[in-house]
Amino acid sequence: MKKLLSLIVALMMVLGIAASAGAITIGFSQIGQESDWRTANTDSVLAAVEAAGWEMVYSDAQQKQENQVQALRNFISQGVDYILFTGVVSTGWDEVLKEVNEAEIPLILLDRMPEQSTLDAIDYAAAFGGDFVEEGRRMAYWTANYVEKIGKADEELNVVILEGTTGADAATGRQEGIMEVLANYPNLKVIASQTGNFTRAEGQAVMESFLKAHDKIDILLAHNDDMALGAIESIKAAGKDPGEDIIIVGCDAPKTAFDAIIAGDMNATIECTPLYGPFVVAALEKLIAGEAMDKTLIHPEEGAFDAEGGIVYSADGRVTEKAADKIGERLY
Ligand code: GZL
Repeated sequence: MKKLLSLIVALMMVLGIAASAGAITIGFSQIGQESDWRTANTDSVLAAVEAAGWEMVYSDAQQKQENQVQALRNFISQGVDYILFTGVVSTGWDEVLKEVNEAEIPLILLDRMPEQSTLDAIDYAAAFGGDFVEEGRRMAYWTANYVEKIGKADEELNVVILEGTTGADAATGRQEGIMEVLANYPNLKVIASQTGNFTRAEGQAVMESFLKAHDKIDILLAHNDDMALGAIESIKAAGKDPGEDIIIVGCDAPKTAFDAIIAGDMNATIECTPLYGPFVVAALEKLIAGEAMDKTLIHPEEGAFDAEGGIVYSADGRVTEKAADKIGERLY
């Protein structure tokens, strides 16, 4: 009996090792948990990889580049089969991504992209992320349209901007798009622009400093909704009415932003979908099947949302479908 038992245990161990040896492992170097967007992005990718039956080796870098470099090197030494990567900033990745290439581990770039010189110097199988410049344009165009709609197109209005993480293309891109469009509206004057690092707490603190430094603030453009939601707290604490005294436009479109819009505390949010899971699985399935892929940066379909749009939430609070025909149309 004892012999049979030890035989069964040995057999299970061999099968276990074989199974893990056969299982495809995906290393995912994620930036952190700085925003609702990031959390939803992580949830989407991890759920999709698990549903596909693959093994996930997940690393949360807590918004530190050095942690991401270490995570990528760990993935190489662990011998993962594929790597998913979004860098907290755009620079400083050449050396470690070349090490990934030398280890011949296929690389999929998500969300924030390394700078172009790095993209030109490395191999990667696929790239998927928001069109940040266009998102910035939409923030500014929505604002200009709204200012005209409320009859203030001829007034000089003071604009403050809460920027995302310094050096991240999500921030530099949105800022570029915003400034490109605001150049067409000389009555919309940017009087302050500062990073809030994509977090609610820092958005609240920077907005508080803006309010102390400037008597007249008419418009807040926030590179993400978390900073806008933090700023709303400071605006209320200063005795002003967010969404009325100060027009507030954010970006990302998480449920929390829709709640603020419905409450009248915020005026609009530009969509930047975090739901990358389906793209990641489709790309990995192609790689596993040995299908050729190209390096074209693929942008997801994105819309813009304001109080006039009809909105349907999924069970987990994410926007899953755009209910009204107004939703998703270009607002300019
Ligand atoms: C955009 C993403 C940004 C979000 C923020 O794709 O990189 O990072 O806009 C998040 O909410 O922190």
